[in-house]
Amino acid sequence: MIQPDRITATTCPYCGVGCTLELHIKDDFIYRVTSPFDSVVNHGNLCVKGRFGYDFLYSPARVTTPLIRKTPQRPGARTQAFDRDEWRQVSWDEALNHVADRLVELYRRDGPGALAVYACAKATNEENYLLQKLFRALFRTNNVDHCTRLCHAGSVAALLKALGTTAMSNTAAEVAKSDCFIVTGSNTTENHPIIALQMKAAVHKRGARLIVIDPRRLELCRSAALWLPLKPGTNVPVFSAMAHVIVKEKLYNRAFIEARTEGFDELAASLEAFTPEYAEAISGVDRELIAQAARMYAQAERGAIYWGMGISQLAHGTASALGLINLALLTGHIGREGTGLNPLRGQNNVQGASDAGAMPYHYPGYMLVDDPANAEKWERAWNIEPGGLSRERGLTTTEILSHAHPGGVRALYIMGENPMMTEPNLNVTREHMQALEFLVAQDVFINESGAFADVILPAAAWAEKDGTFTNTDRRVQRVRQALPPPGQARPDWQIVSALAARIEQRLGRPNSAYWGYEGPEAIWREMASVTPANHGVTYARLENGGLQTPVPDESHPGTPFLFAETFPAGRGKFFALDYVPSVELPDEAYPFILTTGRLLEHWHGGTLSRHSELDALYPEALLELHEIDAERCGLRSGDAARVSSRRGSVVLRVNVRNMTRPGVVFIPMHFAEAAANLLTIDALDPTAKIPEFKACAVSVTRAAEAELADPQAVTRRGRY
Ligand SMILES: Nc1nc2c(c(=O)[nH]1)N[C@H]1C(S)=C(S)[C@@H](COP(=O)(O)OP(=O)(O)OC[C@H]3O[C@@H](n4cnc5c(=O)[nH]c(N)nc54)[C@H](O)[C@@H]3O)O[C@H]1N2
Ligand SMILES: Nc1nc2c(c(=O)[nH]1)N[C@H]1C(S)=C(S)[C@@H](COP(=O)(O)OP(=O)(O)OC[C@H]3O[C@@H](n4cnc5c(=O)[nH]c(N)nc54)[C@H](O)[C@@H]3O)O[C@H]1N2
Ligand code: SF4
Ligand SMILES: [Mo]
Repeated sequence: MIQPDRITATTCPYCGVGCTLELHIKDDFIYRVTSPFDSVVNHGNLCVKGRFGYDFLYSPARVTTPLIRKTPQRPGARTQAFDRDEWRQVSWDEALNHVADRLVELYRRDGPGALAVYACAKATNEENYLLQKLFRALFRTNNVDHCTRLCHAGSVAALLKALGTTAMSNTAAEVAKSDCFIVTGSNTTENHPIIALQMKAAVHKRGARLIVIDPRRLELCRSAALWLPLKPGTNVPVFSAMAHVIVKEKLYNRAFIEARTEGFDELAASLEAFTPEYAEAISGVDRELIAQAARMYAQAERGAIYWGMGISQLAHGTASALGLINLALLTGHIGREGTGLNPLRGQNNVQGASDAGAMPYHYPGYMLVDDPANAEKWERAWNIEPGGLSRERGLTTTEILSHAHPGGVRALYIMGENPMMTEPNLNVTREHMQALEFLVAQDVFINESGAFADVILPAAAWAEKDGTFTNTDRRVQRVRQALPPPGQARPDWQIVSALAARIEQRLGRPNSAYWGYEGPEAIWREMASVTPANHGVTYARLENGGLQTPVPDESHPGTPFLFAETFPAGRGKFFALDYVPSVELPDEAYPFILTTGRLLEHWHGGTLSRHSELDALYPEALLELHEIDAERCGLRSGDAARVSSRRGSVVLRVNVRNMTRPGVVFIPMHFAEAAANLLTIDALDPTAKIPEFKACAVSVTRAAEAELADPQAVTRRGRY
């Protein structure tokens, strides 16, 4: 047995479950990862990513010095460069001075609207807080957003409208207390594996009943009492037909509706049209199944709803989530343990980056930027002259790139995101990236987006820095430095503060905001002092398992579930909904519906998982096809197929697997050589501005072997 030099306890860098990791280290090398049995969130369980996915830290493709492009890039003619000889290694001084000079130059020439920033749901709360502070306090712009826009934006918009909230109402582990729960648009087994374990334990050990509403035959369906296999894009009719049954059969909770909600009569009237027969005709789900699901959920003592991207990533994402909120308000399944409205948050720190203000409409703590009282509060906190902060809402992630043109956004600063893999309709996204005048990427690797940049700033990864992440349960947990960063890489908070000091000096701002933090704890203290939900959170109090926000003061124990008495908006609001079909429906030329999503072993654009041994577990992109469709196309497992939409096309191998319903094909989003987002449509939900990643029309035809791209060409890129 190896004896470790030390064991560092920290939080998993992958998903929003937020499992505790113990990194066993010998000679500054992690040789093993475990988790303590008494860990609050995961009780010692870890999925394959948490246990084995840390080795990207040692990848020879890590960027370890600041880099500036050798060939100056012109707007409109930007190219991708992964190879090291296309970049010049420079000192931190040169890199930061160059970035500060260029940003200040463009700000002086074109004003605050010319600058925009993508924050990072993989980085810490402290780092996201600091980055939005830099752009707000120094450049006076609210053009700050991050991948939450591509993720639960629809859910957040709906929760804000109906209840005035933005997060999961309950703790995921409370599923053990539910007697019935709905999982919809969430492939929990692959994407929140430890929560899926808790869900299965609730079913098999405690007899809870699970209702899965999803177009794919998920692993969870094996534990389900009911599976409603709806067509992609038909959530609203299915959820509304369930509500129709609940109202018609008087299964609703009258006392709750009277005491805590408004708009019931309008909702009930709007539900008349949503009969189970009508929903069946649109969604393909048997009317009896819809009625059974409605009764099972409504008659439960404690019913809960868990949902994911199949709800929010649609051009009617907000309406889909409102459909679920209607169900919870009708039945009163909220405000108690084991109930609730629970959008499972995705990235390790997407809840935290949102709480820390990495969003265009909100300061930290969800204070709207266009409310002058909020702006004044932050002007005082940041020592800025009255009226200095912008009162205008900024652009969202999806809008930032589509505004990349003269007169619009000219410079983009990306801290740890990869739009050239993760935004929809990549052929158009590429044109937007190319149109920028100046692009900075601060990342642990040169990803597909960083390859377009003028400057790369090498960031330390999670195991190389201190700070906090906030998981899907609103639990703030410590991230602890276990290793020194490689080469000259630095933690994001250090890079951002060093850059801010240079920008401030160049701008000659009279009343200086503070940038001289001695460490992440000092940054946390500043943020917590102004955001009421964090007032009671201190690093000392986080030592044993973290705290669930809101934590209004230092004696408060944290909040496992919300809304026992009231909603932040006062009464919960019902919303009457319309069914709006997906923007692009299948037709003769493009007869299949494409849905995109995730695999257990991989992470988003693949930057982390494909630089890890995880890649060997699932080394190439596969197209999931139903056998009926495979026969129709004359394809078998292992054949090469070309999948095309009106926007682009990819070639990948076929996997005949009856996971999707006939007529629906699935491509994972992780593989650059067959990037799903070359096909997806950039239609947006009008309220939340989230793209319709979950439904577009495609054709599937046979391709030649020679048309397949070599996956290893991608994983070898950028190595020394
Ligand atoms: N291994 C792994 N885990 C991850 C991630 C990862 O990249 N890899 N990413 C993390 C992130 S950021 C997120 S947001 C989460 C996402 O986790 P999920 O929400 O589970 O993500 P997806 O795989 O996109 O799948 C969503 C589900 O929606 C279903 N679906 C598609 N269309 C519809 C529809 O119209 N209606 C309904 N009801 N369902 C539909 C799909 O069949 C699929 O089962 O995962 C997190 N965890
Ligand atoms: N077709 C399709 N597209 C989708 C989705 C879908 O379901 N289908 N899902 C969407 C969703 S839900 C999401 S959340 C987005 C995700 O979109 P992105 O956030 O763009 O995706 P990631 O690949 O997770 O990019 C994270 C980057 O951060 C870097 N990184 C990791 N740790 C650090 C750090 O500590 N500091 C810094 N500076 N960088 C770091 C990684 O190297 C990587 O390059 O994708 C969206 N796109
Ligand atoms: S479930 Fe999520 S947080 Fe837990 S080990 Fe897996 S990836 Fe990490
Ligand atoms: Mo996400």
